[in-house]
Amino acid sequence: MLTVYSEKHRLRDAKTELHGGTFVRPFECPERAEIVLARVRQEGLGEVIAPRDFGLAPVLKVHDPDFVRFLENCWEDWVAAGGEGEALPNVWPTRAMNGKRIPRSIDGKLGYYALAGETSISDGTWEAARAGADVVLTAAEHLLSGQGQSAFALSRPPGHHAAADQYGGYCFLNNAAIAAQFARDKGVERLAVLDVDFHHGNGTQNIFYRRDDVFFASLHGDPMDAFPHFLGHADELGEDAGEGFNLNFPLPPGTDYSRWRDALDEALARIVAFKPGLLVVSLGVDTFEQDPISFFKLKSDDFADYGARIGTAMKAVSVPALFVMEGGYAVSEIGINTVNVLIGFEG
Ligand code: SP5
Ligand code: ZN
Repeated sequence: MLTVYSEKHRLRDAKTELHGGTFVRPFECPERAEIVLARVRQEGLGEVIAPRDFGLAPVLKVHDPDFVRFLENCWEDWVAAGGEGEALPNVWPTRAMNGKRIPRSIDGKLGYYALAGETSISDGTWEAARAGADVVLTAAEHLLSGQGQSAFALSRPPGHHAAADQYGGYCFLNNAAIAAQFARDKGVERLAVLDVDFHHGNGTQNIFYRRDDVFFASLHGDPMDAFPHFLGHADELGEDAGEGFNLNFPLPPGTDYSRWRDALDEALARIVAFKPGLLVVSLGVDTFEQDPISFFKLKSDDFADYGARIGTAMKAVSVPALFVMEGGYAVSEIGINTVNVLIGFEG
């Protein structure tokens, strides 16, 4: 399996995350990608290539231009406004306010465009996020040219929490959605996104919620208990043309592999019935039992088993799979768990 990787992910190296009422070094740190890359090489998964530059056009097919400009200029604007630490929001257009007008000040803009408050914006964040989009686009292009049944986009920072005009949950650009939209524009008529990250892929769901050409399925910690808290319930089925094309499996604290696997099998059956031309897998390995911020109980061997289940289901119907790196914060095991999925898929 081809892996696409860019060293530019290292530019996303924030110093602060708001966690438990204190600032900690972010869980989403550069070592994550380095450890996954080392494991890809150690296991001989296949060739590793750098991305090509796609420019912003495919990003703007998914994200709002004002939001993209905000991300591009945020750090500079924050510093110019006297920010000493990293850029963080501290006020939001919540239910009791009117969120329609975009403020002029950087403090107002941060609140307008942030969907969560843990994620600092720092110098280099935009460059890393942009390179991450090029990583998934390069992997998607490779699959679309008919080379192979699978590819791995080792992108960082992750993407699935980012909506068309919102960042947060460590995510800035929605890499999985950008790849899916790119594939649509290159002639793939129907696509499925399977999100196996511990957290609900609220950004991806929101981007495709009214569409019947992209089927979204997600297995995740019940939002009643887990981030992002405000999306990911079982009764969110899609709207308008998209009704029936969104599928959530919110799962309770302590969920072990047998329960998780039953949900996966159900999701895979629905995906196969949808007859997609391509599967995008939002691959977060924060379902691991030792993940520091999550509450599922998967073991390292379980990742290989579920990779094989995805592989068996997709190969039976000749659907290629694009794996896109999302979360996973048990850093010392992130390489083993991630590459176990990919090796399991290959069979
Ligand atoms: C891509 C991805 O996995 N993003 C995750 C973002 C999670 N952000 C906030 C998590 C808050 C977790 N609080 C857990 C407390 C555990 N004791
Ligand atoms: Zn996650």
